[in-house]
Amino acid sequence: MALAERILQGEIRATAILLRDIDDGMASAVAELKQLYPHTGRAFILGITGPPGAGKSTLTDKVIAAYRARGLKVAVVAIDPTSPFTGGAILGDRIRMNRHATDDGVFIRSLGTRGHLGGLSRSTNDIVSVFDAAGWDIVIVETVGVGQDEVDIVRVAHTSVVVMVPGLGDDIQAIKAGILEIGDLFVVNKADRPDADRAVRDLEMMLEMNHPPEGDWWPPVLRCVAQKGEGVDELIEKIDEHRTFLQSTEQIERFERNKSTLRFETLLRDQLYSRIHTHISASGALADMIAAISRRELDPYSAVETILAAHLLRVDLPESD
Ligand SMILES: Nc1nc2c(ncn2[C@@H]2O[C@H](COP(=O)(O)OP(=O)(O)O)[C@@H](O)[C@H]2O)c(=O)[nH]1
Ligand SMILES: [Mg+2]
Repeated sequence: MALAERILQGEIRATAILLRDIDDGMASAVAELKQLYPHTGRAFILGITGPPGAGKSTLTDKVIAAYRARGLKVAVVAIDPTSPFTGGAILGDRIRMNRHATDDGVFIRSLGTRGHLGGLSRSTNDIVSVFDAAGWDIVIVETVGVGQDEVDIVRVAHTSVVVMVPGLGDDIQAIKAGILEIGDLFVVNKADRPDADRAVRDLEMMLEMNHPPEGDWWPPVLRCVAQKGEGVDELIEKIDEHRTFLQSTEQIERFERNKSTLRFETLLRDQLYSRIHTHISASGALADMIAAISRRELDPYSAVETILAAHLLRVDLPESD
């Protein structure tokens, strides 16, 4: 039986195999993903993002417990691009969520940035789709919100929680505006620290400037002490509220459209680039052109135009290979 069929029947081992194939960039994984796609769209996808050390994993652990208490199955994709080599932070993620390790209603998948063909956001999308099709009720994506790839990751979540900590002070200005825009909910974690009030005020002030249009969701700012589980019930309540808001038809349609656009365009860009790049590397055209550009015998604009003209024709005629 195909892997996809076994996954749809709820076989956890089949899911683990496909996730590994995705990691390894196996071509066969795409065939399975194609079969799974029609079965996606049922899971609720929750993004948890914020700077390293903010307490995302600690909070995720508590959120998992809250959903488990409701009888929901929870899958987690924990991404830490800040430590691609040591795996240190990933180990930390695992330790903080370790008490769920023996619960077969919880599946935790850690991802570094290494070896993710086609980019981290695409791997994440693929993994989330597998969990979704496999019938997991909630899929949590924990990620550090830094680069564009990271912001793209959170855009596929129905609800995005941005976790901050007190004491960022002026640094808060440095936090990418992109992060403020993607947050549906903001959490000032480590509210056991003395300057939590100020952090909440600063955040609210910055959000005021982002004034959402009439009828849109207004992102609330919550306080949590993740370590002690304080504020977690309120967080879950707000997540539910946002989910309900999103499900008011027009919002969910807009969300699905944006997400589909992002997925299609990311894939198109990746595939076009990688196919053309593979081809011109192998043929030697890439090296020749770079040499000519370096010698000023060729300009890079004309070089790209030539390559595109040649390859777009090939795309139009896929059988001519
Ligand atoms: N004081 C305090 N420390 C916390 C709280 N939540 C998490 N921490 C600690 O902050 C550190 C980083 O937590 P972690 O969940 O790994 O952060 P992540 O990098 O955002 O996933 C750990 O040592 C946690 O125990 C909190 O509410 N208060
Ligand atoms: Mg973490």
